Amino acid sequence: MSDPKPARFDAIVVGAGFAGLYMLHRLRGMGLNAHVYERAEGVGGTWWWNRYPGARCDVESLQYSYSWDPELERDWTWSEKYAAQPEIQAYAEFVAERHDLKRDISFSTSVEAAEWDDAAGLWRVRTSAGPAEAPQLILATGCLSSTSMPDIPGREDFRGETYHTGLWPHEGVDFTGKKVAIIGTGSSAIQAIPIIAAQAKELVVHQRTPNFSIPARNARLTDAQREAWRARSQERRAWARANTRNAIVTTLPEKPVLEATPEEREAEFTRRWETGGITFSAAFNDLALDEEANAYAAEFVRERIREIVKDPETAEALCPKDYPIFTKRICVDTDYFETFNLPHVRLVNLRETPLETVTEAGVRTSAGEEAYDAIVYATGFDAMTGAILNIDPVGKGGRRMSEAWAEGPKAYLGLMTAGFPNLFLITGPGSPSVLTNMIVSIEHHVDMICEQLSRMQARGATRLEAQPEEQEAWVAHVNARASATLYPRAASWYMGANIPGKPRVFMPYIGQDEYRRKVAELAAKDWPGLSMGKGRAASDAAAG
Ligand code: FAD
Ligand code: N01
Repeated sequence: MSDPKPARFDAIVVGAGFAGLYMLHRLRGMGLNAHVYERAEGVGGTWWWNRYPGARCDVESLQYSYSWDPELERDWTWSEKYAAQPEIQAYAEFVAERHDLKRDISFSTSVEAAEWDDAAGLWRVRTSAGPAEAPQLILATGCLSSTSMPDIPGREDFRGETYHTGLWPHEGVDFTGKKVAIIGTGSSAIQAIPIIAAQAKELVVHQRTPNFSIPARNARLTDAQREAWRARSQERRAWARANTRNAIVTTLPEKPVLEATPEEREAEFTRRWETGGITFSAAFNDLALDEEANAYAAEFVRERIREIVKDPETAEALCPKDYPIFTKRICVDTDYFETFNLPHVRLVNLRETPLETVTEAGVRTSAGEEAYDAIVYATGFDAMTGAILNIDPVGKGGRRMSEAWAEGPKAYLGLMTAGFPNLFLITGPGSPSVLTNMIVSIEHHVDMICEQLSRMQARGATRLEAQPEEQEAWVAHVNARASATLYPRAASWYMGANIPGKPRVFMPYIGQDEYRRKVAELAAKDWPGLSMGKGRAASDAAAG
């Protein structure tokens, strides 16, 4: 039997999260025959998969939503300041229906491999449903979509129920009457723990590294709040894009904490703590830059933890002390620290009693074995590169992305990698992505990709490729920006530190406002780092 004939498109998009959905809409608008492959059964990406109890956004919903269609904003009603997963997933569904996107999406279909055919000027893609090909391949595969299961001996032996927060069963889980172990204390765990605790007979939290967390102060939104946002949303979003590092509307810090009096310091930290949410980090403008400044913010949060948690030993174990605050994505919680005051919730400090094995019955630490009905792994993701390297695209000369990125990911503007023509990344490493309100960064990258495709169309070009020298300079610039801050001091997933063997490189670009300025300058110079071509290699046949 001969191989089935490949499905042929102008552009293939992988992933139907917020990035893939907007990309498809824009490609259609350009008159291109685009198709999306998505391994899930529906749209939403992150919000399709992360259905663990308590999952919700940490950027206010009014802002954590698309800006490209004012009618979406007019017709969608967010119920809470921070919407929960079902509502965000329903929003993705609403957008897909409104713009009739699903007819060009193949669900339950994984992209398994992709290879550039230089002679044909095509990406040849292998999907779980058969082959496909297109001159343009766009990876909207997500920065936090490749779940990471820790390599704990005996994990497969456990006879009880096993869950990962990022692969939560759609039918939900009933923990009533059960003794539950949770492993990990990152953002996912911090959201899930209070809700699981409300149900379970007993909950034991296994913590290796404590995390800083700020109360969300979540609340129902009123009509007046929604209307006030709608009236000025375009203007306020534009302001945040132009003036903030993370594209989140907030009041900007007025001064460095090192110039504040003790009273001013306390008042501003308290005001931000009472307001709640991640803009606590914007209290002063030197918090991520200076160790002494950072220590004030860190101590303020530790003091709050000590106030909330009644058992002093547990409180001290929950206080992060060995990395600066804000150098990992700050967590946002509802009653996380309060949960440790409940009689049936206990903390196991894995720094003191390391986790040794998972057994048939439960978990063994150096203090002994404990039996559980269920183990929840809240152990995170192979972030930023995982989903791309799962496909491991093969570029020019048969070179794999995993080879090109052996020392850490290299992508010009976080958008394209040299040696991989016509392959675009949305919020790839080297772009602001995970340090921002991601929907804003997604929209920026989708728009940038469309600009490149329009330039190619206008000049009759068939290839676009990042230039190696410009790419090296960009990667050096990304690293230099990180090195000027405290960020590299934490063993974070931003650094690849959560995955054994992953190169330790700070992956995102710090400052989406500065990134936008750089991109605008490059656009004004007609994109010197991206070369266009018509024939074989882009560099052989530059078309302007
Ligand atoms: P995703 O939503 O991850 O979508 C990628 C899609 O690609 C997935 O559906 C996946 O199944 C699919 N895919 C991947 N590989 C393949 C393949 N080989 N074949 C087929 N399909 C594939 N960001 C914020 O800014 N604010 C927040 O409040 C926020 N909250 C978050 C909460 C959680 C629990 C998590 C995990 C992340 C959160 N994020 C948040 C980050 C979030 O990932 C982004 O905001 C955004 O949803 C990413 O959209 P995306 O389309 O780029 O990627
Ligand atoms: O994952 P994480 P996450 N033994 O990597 C621990 C976004 N998000 O899913 O720090 C024991 O942060 C690990 O310990 P350590 C957000 O961007 C947002 O929680 O490596 N423990 C850590 O405690 C976030 O940053 C929201 O010592 C092990 C935990 O598992 C990102 O997604 C909600 C271990 C993993 O934490 C990822 O968050 C959820 C082992 N072998 C997610 N291996 C919002 O609030 C790992 N751990 C919007």
